[in-house]
Amino acid sequence: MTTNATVTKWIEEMKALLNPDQVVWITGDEAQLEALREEAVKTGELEKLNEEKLPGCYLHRTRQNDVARVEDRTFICTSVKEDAGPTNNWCAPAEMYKKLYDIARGTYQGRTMYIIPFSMGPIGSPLAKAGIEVTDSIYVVLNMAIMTRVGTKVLEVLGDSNDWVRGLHAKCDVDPEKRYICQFPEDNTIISVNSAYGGNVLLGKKCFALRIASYQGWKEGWMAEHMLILGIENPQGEVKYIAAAFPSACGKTNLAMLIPPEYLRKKGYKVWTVGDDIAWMRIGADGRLYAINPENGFFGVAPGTNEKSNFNALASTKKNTIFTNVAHDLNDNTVWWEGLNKDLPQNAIDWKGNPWDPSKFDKADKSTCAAHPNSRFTAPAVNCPCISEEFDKGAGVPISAIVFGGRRAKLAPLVYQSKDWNNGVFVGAIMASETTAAAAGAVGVVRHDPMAMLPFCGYNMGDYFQHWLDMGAKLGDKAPKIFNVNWFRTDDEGNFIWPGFGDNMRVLNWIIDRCEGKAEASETAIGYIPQPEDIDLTDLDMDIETLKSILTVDKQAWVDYAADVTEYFKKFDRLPAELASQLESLKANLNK
Ligand code: OXD
Ligand code: MN
Repeated sequence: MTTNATVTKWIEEMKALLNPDQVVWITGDEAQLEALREEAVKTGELEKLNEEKLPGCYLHRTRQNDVARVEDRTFICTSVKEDAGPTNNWCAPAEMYKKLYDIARGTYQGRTMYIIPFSMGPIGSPLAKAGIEVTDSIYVVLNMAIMTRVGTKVLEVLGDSNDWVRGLHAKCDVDPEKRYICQFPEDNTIISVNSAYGGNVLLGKKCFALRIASYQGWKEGWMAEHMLILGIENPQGEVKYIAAAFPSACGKTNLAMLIPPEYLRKKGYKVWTVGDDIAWMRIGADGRLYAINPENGFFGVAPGTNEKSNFNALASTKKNTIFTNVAHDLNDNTVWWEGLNKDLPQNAIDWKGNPWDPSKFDKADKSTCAAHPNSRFTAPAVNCPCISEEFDKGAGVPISAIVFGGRRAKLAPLVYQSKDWNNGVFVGAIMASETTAAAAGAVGVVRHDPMAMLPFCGYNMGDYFQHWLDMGAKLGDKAPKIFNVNWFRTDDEGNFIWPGFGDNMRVLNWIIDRCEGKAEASETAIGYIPQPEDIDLTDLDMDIETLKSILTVDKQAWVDYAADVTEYFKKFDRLPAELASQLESLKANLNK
C-alpha cells in the first residue's frame, strides 16, 4: 500500500506486538467496506436494519460496561509531568508504553488487523492531517469510514512524510479494569485498549482531532477546538460563520443544524452546517481566522433527536448510518430512542439486548430507557440537508464570532459579549457546565470546563490559555468577537425559560449584528448584554419581562462565582498573568 518507511516500520512493529492472523489494509473502496458489513452481520457485531426505511443502516450494541468516554482512564503521557498539566491524568511515556504493550501483546491472535489510513480534513487540504489506525474491530473500521476520509488516497498524499499520527486500538477483553485511552503528544501516538465505544476507539475524533491536534496546534501556531462551525446566510446571500464550543451533549449538533424560525426563513435567512463537534482553525493569508471541520460525519447523541429538535440530524441518519446502543424496533426492523416520538415501541429490544417493556418506562428513571442516554448515530455529513458547500473544500471558512456556552440552570445570562479578545479568553476559561451522560460518572453536577476542552486538551491548560492569548495578539483587529451563551436557564419549577433549538437563531442574529457593529448593547460587570428589544421575539410566546429576567446579571451570584473561580484558578501552575488580572477586574467591576 505504501513505501513510506516510517509507516512500514510502525506497521511491522504493530504486527510483531499484536500477532494478528491476517492483515487487511482499508483501501476506501465501497466493495471492501460492503464485504466487511456482511461479515459483521454474520458474526452478530452488526444487525442490518430495514433496507427500505433505513437503507444501508446498521445497529450495534456495545458491552454494558463500555458506553461512554472514560475520563478517569484517559492519560496524556508527556516526558515532563507539568506539560500534561493539572487537568489531565499523566503517566511517564516509557511506563505507559510498557503497560499498554503488555496489555495488547498477542491480543490480535485469531483476529484480523485492519489498517486504516485516514485524513482529518479533506484529503490534500493544507489544513488536513493524516493518521493511521490499526484495530481488530470491524465496527471501528466502518465508523472510521463514516467519520473520516479513509483509504489509499490518504497514503498517496502523505508520500514519504513522517507527519502522521499513529493510532493503536485493541479491543482485548473489553475489560474496564484494564481500559486505557492514552495520548503521547510528543510522539504523535495514541493507544486505546479494552474499549469498543466510539469516543474511546474512533481515534481520529477526540484522541487525534482534539488531544493530539491541540498539542500540534500549540507547537505549530494554530488551534484545535471542541467547536461546531455554522454559517448564517442573510437575505442578501452573505454568509457569516460562527464557531461555538459547548461541553459534550449540550446541543452542539442541534445548534450546528438549526432551522431558523419561520419569520426569519420567510425573510430569506438560512443556516449552513460546516461541523458539529470539532474545529481546526488557522490564520489565513488575509490575517483572519479560518476553520475547517476535520471530520466527515456526525457521531451524534440519539436520545432527544427528533423532527422538531433537529430535523436535519434526523434526516442525516436515514441512510448509511450506524446506530449504537439505541433500541431495536422489531415491528419494522428500525430503531427507536427516547424523544424520537411519542409512540413507544411495543415490540422492541433495548440497548442491553433484552425485550423492552414499554409499560415500565418511567421518564425520570434512566434505567427503564430503551436506548442508552449516550446512544449514538454515526451518520455521513453528506446526508445532512443543510451541509455547507464549504464543508468539503478544505480552504476553511472565515470566523466572525466565537461562542462559548454551557448548561447552567442559573447564573450565566442568555448571551453576553466579552469586552475584547483577552476578556473573551477569560470568559472561555471560566466556563462551567452541568455534566452529561457523554462521559462516565455523575450527571448534572456543575464542573469547570474551560473552553469545553477539559477532557480534550492534550497539554497543560495554562499553556493552552496562553496559546489563546497569543493567537489573539497575532490576529489583532481581525480577531473574531467572543461571546457566551446559556440556553439552559430554568425557572423555579425547573422548566427551561428560553425555548432553545431554532429560536437560538434570534440570539445568533444579535451576535452577528454585534460583529458588524449594527446592534446596541449595555455594558455590565461581566461584558456587553443585549438591550432586550434587540433580541427579536416575533412569533414567540415570551414577553419582554421574561426575556429581561434571563438577560440580567445577578451581581451576588457572580460575586460568589468569582470566588469559586479564584479557587479553581489556584490549581493552574501556569496560569497566564493576564487571566489572573482579568479575574481581578471582574471582581472590581462587581464591586462598583
Ligand atoms: C462527543 C463528546 O462524542 O463530546 O462529541 O463526547
Ligand atoms: Mn464532542
